[in-house]
Amino acid sequence: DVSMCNVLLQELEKAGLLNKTKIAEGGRKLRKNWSPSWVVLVGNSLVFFKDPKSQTPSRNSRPESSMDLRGAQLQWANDLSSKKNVFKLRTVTGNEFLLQSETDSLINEWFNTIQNVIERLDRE
Ligand code: I3S
Repeated sequence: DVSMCNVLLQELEKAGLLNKTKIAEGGRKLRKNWSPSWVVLVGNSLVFFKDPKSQTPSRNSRPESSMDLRGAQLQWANDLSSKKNVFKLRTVTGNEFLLQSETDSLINEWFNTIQNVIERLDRE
């Protein structure tokens, strides 16, 4: 529907492919499982989709998961992985994700954009 599309277009801040692994759920540590994820920053949330390349073409494009950025903590976390360019996001509910890209400029853009959203939400 057109109005929903307009809302999404207005609030869509960024989208792209990053490597992702969840490392904690509600404060409980999880085993790493890196995989490419299509990451969309819309409104106050990061929404994760399966890598479109690893999927059979389908009109069903429900997100795999999402996280609310309100109150979230963002920090570089190169100590948590042998990969380069890794940052960690922690939600208020204790879910933790690592996001990574081989491309320095790309990961820096994501870090700065997410940080701006978190700071904006902190001021509200
Ligand atoms: O922090 P870890 O345990 O060294 O993370 C590595 C493991 O998750 C590994 O899988 P196994 O649990 O099957 O060994 C992954 O393949 C690696 O990618 C993880 O380390 P990096 O350094 O890539 O985040």
